[in-house]
Amino acid sequence: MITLYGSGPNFGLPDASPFVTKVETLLRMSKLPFEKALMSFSKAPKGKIPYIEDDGRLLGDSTLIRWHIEKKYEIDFDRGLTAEQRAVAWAFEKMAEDNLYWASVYFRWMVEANFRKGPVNFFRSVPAPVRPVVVSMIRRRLRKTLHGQGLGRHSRDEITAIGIRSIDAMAGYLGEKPFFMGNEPAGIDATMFAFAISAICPLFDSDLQRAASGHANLRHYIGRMAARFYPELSEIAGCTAVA
Ligand SMILES: N[C@@H](CCC(=O)N[C@@H](CS)C(=O)NCC(=O)O)C(=O)O
Repeated sequence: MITLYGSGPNFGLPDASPFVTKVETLLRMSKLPFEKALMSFSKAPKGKIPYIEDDGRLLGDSTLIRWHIEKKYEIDFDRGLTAEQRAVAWAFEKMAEDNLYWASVYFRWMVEANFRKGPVNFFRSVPAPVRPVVVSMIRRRLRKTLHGQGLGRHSRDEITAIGIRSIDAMAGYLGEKPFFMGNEPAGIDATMFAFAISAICPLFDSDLQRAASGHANLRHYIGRMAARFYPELSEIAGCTAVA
């Protein structure tokens, strides 16, 4: 049995982390039995979430986990796709994970009103007297990471413009197709779904959120993915599940 470690459902999303949701969606697509558990960063092989335990082996990183599942359980999440489609899928996934993700991090963690509505709650278990120190230390570290990644060097308007370009690209490529690559879901849908719900999450106020939710096809896609892979939820990120 595979155990998926994440931070748990939060913000109206299956998990606060889109990378965890990506893996959870892949596992749901695979139909393999799995359970979810709360993570501990000290046990995470890469110091990040998600990580999984499979037959006593811990494995981190959503892409490496995907490859592990594909190899060990002989599943090709991209079956039926051409080499060109696989290339496009990889490029879109990395756009979401390595660029759009950081815009979402900025809006969640660096915009004070959003931070107070969301991430601040991660620190509830920290004893009250030291909490402000821990919170500002973690936020300072994240600001440095954003600076190192590059997006953090930009103004809010510039980050918004770059993030919106990614959202528009996702919506533009999806078009009127039911799933990202056509009539059936592929591996890329786990990633697009996870990062689309992260951007569209109505809890966090930003022009990026408004741009994402302005794409009706993206909202309907989220609803379709939710209906197919999260049938126990009637809605995700404010998008109603519809088959
Ligand atoms: N490349 C990793 C990225 C995972 C990642 O960035 N996870 C974030 C949560 S969304 C995390 O654990 N951050 C903690 C940290 O960087 O210390 C993957 O695909 O799994």
